[in-house]
Amino acid sequence: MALIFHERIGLDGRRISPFSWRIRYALAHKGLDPQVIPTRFADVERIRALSGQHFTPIIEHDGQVIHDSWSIACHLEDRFPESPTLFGGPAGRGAARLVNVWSDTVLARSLRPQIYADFIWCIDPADRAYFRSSREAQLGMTLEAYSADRDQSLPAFLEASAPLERTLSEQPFLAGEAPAYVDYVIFSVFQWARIGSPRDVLAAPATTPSLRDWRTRMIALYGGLGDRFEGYPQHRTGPDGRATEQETA
Ligand SMILES: N[C@@H](CCC(=O)N[C@@H](CS)C(=O)NCC(=O)O)C(=O)O
Repeated sequence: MALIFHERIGLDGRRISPFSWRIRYALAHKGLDPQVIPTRFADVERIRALSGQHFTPIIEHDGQVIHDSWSIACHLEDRFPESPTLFGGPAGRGAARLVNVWSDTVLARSLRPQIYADFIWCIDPADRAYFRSSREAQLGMTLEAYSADRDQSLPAFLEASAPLERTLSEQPFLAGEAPAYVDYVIFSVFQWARIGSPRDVLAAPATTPSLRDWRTRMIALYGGLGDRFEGYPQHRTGPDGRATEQETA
């Protein structure tokens, strides 16, 4: 069984993509250990040639190429039915799809301004110009301007997270007693925040205690998978790898 995972990487191999993180957790849940091909934004022609589109993650499995994290999760569930289930059956798959769409729209969008001005420093220096210009064209402003009033918009992110806090105050995982794909999808957004900024969006313990505890449990899964790679860089480095004058907290 040939299984290959093309995974987005950033500065010094950091895992910077929420979409790749949810697949990392899904693979671990299924007990699968694929060959990993670290993929920079500059590697887009390999991704395009393989999959006909430019987003990661993609997987290759026995000659088939699958792109889009949701399609990959469904493929893993269908092709490895003997391994622990990601969805817990068709109804669970349907509910997980709702969570996936909500996460990629409401949750991730309200997180973006919280991290974008910091996130650029996690990206490989040679990919930064592409990342900045593509995102700034979408946003119609600089990354720094987009994040400028993030302290004022943090409550909106926490409000979007309120259903998670409430659910996790009643059960240990979003899927119930044990983690499943809904947990991996939502965790991938908080992992993006952890790796993408030195400022903790869940810094106030009294506001989201259950969500914070769940995040800790999620990081610890699969032998501490959430901490397996480097976190936010201690020093902000330029294209020559030298520290700039700016240093993170
Ligand atoms: N719907 C896709 C979205 C994947 C996605 O947006 N990936 C981004 C971030 S790693 C990407 O590859 N962007 C390529 C680019 O901006 O050129 C999924 O769930 O896999």
